[in-house]
Amino acid sequence: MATENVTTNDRCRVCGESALWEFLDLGLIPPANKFRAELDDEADPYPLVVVKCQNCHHVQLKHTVDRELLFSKYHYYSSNSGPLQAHFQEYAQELESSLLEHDDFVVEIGSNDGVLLREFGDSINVLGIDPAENVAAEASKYGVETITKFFSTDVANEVRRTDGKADVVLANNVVGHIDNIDELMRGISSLLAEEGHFIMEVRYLPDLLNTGAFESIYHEHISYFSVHSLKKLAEEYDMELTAVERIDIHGGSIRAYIRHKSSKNAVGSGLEFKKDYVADLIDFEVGIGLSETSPYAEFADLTERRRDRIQALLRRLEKSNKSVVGYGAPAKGNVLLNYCGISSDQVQYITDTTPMKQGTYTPGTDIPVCSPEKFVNDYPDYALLLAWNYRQAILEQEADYREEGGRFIIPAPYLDVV
Ligand code: JHZ
Ligand code: ZN
Repeated sequence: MATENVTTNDRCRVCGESALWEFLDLGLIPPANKFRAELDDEADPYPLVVVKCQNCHHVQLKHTVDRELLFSKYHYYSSNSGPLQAHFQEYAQELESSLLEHDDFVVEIGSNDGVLLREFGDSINVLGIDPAENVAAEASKYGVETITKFFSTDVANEVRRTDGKADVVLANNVVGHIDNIDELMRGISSLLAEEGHFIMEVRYLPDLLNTGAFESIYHEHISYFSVHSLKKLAEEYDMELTAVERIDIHGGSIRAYIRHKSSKNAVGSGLEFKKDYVADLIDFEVGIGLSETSPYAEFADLTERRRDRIQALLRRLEKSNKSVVGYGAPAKGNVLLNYCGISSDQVQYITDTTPMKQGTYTPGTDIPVCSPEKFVNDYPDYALLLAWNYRQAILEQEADYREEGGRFIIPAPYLDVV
């Protein structure tokens, strides 16, 4: 293990408690988005251990890998997944019809290739913030101005000075990526207008636990949120979690609406009906014992069972000389491949729609990533659906493959062959 790019966290990132319960150790795994141009490029592994704070119950990684190493050159472009792009198109329309007003200023933290901001009409002023220059360059092609820095209180103050306070601050699949939660929340609090909304999407901890989706755990994902933990976090910064809704994206997420406590209309017009979900989901979380130990112990068991089943199936197919390729090369796919110890003898190549991933090798498992044409030109016996969160769309898109006898191995939430 390389030691220079990783630190061990002895205290909870939210409350500072030192009693942290380790409930899952996935071993040494390379950063999940570090696809390599050459096989002999380095893919140093780092520990992947998940802990729960015994005081505030916040679930988080024990270690922090240097953020420059993880995000400066980033292989993930949100727009390369059709269903995700559709999700953000719908989201932009929903925001325009429910909350946004003419001339509003919207800032997105972790704006990636502008997948969401590019969807807003001309009457909305948008600004992205994202540290990955290669990805932000793509956003600018769509006219989405992007500050290529990690979000911080300094960046928040710089934006406020130049463009004023934001009516809406958005953060999708990024709050869990940030080690210094205090810096993030202070920055948002100073950037957000008095009557503004901070709206975030994040993977929902109970969905992750219930499905045994261990592959969603990787070095980029430092924190794993519940409604309970988001509510507490908001309160610490004089803000309030006013509404929340469960959404299907990424295998089960939530969209959470947060405002300054001092806002005149606490919830915000158009959101009243979602406000009850905060109380309902907190009850649900109490019901499944989220602040106790059993859901985490069960998750650790389920993780091992899923690994054993996936390994057994792939070994069987290898013995019977079946061709197996990976479909989609998501970050979570690399955790699955590494943790299950899958080699290129078992999965010959992986197809992915992202040009930057094509022609590279997967970190830790050395499997070549190819363009989808290779798949279409020579159908394999089996396709391991690593991008299982888009199951429905991909099965529809690959109807011909299935009609010709090709089968998909769906590794999650339950191992299935269709
Ligand atoms: P996808 C990313 O995780 C990274 P990943 C990040 N850290 C995060 O937090 C989560 O999202 C939420 C390809 N594909 O979206 C495109 C096909 O090849 O599941 C992508 O490379 N064919 C920000 O990486 C990958 O699969 C297809 O038909 O786990 C999907 O990656 C489709 C639909 C996708 O996220
Ligand atoms: Zn804590």
